[in-house]
Amino acid sequence: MIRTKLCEMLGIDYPIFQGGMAWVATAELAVAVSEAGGLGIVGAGQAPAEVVRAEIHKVKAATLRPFGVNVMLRSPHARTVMEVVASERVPVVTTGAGNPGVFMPMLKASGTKVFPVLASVALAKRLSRLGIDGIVAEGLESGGHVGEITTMALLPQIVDAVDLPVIAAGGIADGRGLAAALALGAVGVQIGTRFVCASECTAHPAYKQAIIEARDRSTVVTGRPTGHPVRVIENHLARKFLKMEAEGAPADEMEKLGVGKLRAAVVDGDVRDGSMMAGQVAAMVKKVQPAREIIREIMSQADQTLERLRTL
Ligand code: TUI
Repeated sequence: MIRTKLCEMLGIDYPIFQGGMAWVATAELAVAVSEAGGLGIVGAGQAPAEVVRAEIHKVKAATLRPFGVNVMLRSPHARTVMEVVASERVPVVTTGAGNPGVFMPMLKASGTKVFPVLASVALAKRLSRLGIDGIVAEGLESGGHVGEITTMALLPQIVDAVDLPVIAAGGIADGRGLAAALALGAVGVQIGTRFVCASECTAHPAYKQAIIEARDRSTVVTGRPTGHPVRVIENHLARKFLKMEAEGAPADEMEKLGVGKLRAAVVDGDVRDGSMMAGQVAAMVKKVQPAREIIREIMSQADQTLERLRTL
């Protein structure tokens, strides 16, 4: 089985991070992934600090394995969530949608390893000087808030720009994707969409079913004009956003329309008017299955892929 220096660095068996998806990545999913030998990550999203603390306690009660918390930096609770993460001595933090620089001293002091999720080389270079432990390079194939560069193009550029372990995210759902990421210089991958369809994931069954039914062109990016591009499975809400954008609707009106819509999709299963965040690989997700099985399939397919490459 493939092992990389990421495994030694974090004490995990397989070089797989589970994406820290808001509402989706609860303690249940994180525990299942960590117990299966990957790195389970609780997605703090916009949750208040005490809610995140309760999730961390649930994880600690269920597994002794390493785990992480993703802090969404655009959350109004980002600072207090970081304080909780530091005081709980969470082993790994990933960050999204912003620059985690101001939190570095606090996280270093608590011994937390920090892996910012980034979509550009410039920020990777800047943060590499602040003591981060690695970078998750996220291409525009991913679900949710996205950058402008594909994983294929971004990953080797970040690998070349920094002297840090780089983890690939966006567009990876199976062992071929893991092998490709390793070929481009990554030491591991972060996978989101496929783990939405883990049996242990508490997301609504209708949300999982929409991912399973997705095809190659089922996702679209809304919010580009407002500066907050988000990849979702196209539905009634997404079409409404795209129409408003085309008509030049004011940004604040569209921001208002988005409030609560991710929860509606993930928790209530509102596949029509909810924000169905998912990556372009949704079409590659075929069924709901246990996290352990997902990881086993990915690892064995990555091994087979590397073997095949030697005999081309
Ligand atoms: O953060 C993500 N993906 C997300 S966050 C999210 S929650 C949300 N909910 C509703 C609307 C909008 C978001 C859903 N999906 N991925 C990591 C990521 N971070 N991708 C790109 C970035 C990023 C963007 C700008 C990182 C840094 C950055 O820097 C800005 C700066 O300060 O220079």
